[in-house]
Amino acid sequence: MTAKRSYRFTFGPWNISTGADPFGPPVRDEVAFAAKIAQYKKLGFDGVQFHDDDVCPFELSWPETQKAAAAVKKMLDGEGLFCEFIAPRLWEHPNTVDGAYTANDPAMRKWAVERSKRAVDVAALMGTKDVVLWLAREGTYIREAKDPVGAVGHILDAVNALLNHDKSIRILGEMKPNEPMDQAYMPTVGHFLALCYRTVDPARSGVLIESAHSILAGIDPSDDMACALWHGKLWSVHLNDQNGLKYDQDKTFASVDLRRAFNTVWVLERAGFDGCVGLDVKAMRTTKAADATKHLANSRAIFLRLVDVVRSLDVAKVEAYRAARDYEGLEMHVMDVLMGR
Ligand code: GLO
Ligand code: MG
Repeated sequence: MTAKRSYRFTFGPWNISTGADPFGPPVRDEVAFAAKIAQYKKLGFDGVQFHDDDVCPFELSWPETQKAAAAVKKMLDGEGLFCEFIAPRLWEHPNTVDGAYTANDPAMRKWAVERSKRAVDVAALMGTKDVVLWLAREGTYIREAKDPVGAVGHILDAVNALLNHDKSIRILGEMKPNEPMDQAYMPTVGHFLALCYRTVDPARSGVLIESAHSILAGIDPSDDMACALWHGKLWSVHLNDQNGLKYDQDKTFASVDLRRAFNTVWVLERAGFDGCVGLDVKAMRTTKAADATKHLANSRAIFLRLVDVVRSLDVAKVEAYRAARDYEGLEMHVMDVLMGR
């Protein structure tokens, strides 16, 4: 086991939400940006994840962007927080209705790359080298709509354009198999890992893995993370939980499947994962305004409890079960540990 170390926790401002869903309006008032930032330290968090337009509107001129980013940076500094990453929000603008990097219209593809370059510049202003690409609309509702072979090349071209735009940044692909699209072109971590090795700089190309996204792809998150860890390309995680194959639920970490979460923590801890522990979790719509951050504090607390459990495991005992191929015994041992015995 690796030496004991502490984890850095992050989340995005979108994780404190109004509870609106596709079928109903907000049920909690929007919390002002500054008020959200003021919550982080109280909740035990160290850093903030941002979309580009969480920092300032994309439409601002460059001098206005510099000014706005400096103000947000000052706010973070004042709280003792850091910016973990910037993610271009490529899924809300009218220009991305047909996708961003894979839109059929070359002018729209170009716009998406230009907007992403601006996000890279915002990352520099915010003092981070990490740029996350959640490829929300890179896919189709019907297979015949686009050229699926060409789409892979378009995504590679976009990633290369960003890596060339600023030679100090890292690109972290955040893959998800569906939602909002019926089928995504890069549905799994493995798809993006393969792409990483074809970029202009594989050493600056890696992944952020979200538990719910792996589960939606039918993959155990701990195995997905283990694979990326072996490649030295797991640079961040979005931990949460997911109850089966339905819409992306972003439930509190470990709240559905404690053993699956235990395995996630086991893999991260034993491999010496040193990225941030991001919690991409959503409060239930029924949550009252006063409790709108409980899911974040709870997810963090559960993660730390599981770290304790993993650290308390008797490694020699686990190895003895493995050596004896006594997986029934090993399973009962794990269940005992999880049930507090
Ligand atoms: C949605 C994604 C989304 C991203 C965020 C940062 O399913 O998980 O929340 O994590 O936009 O890239
Ligand atoms: Mg996410």
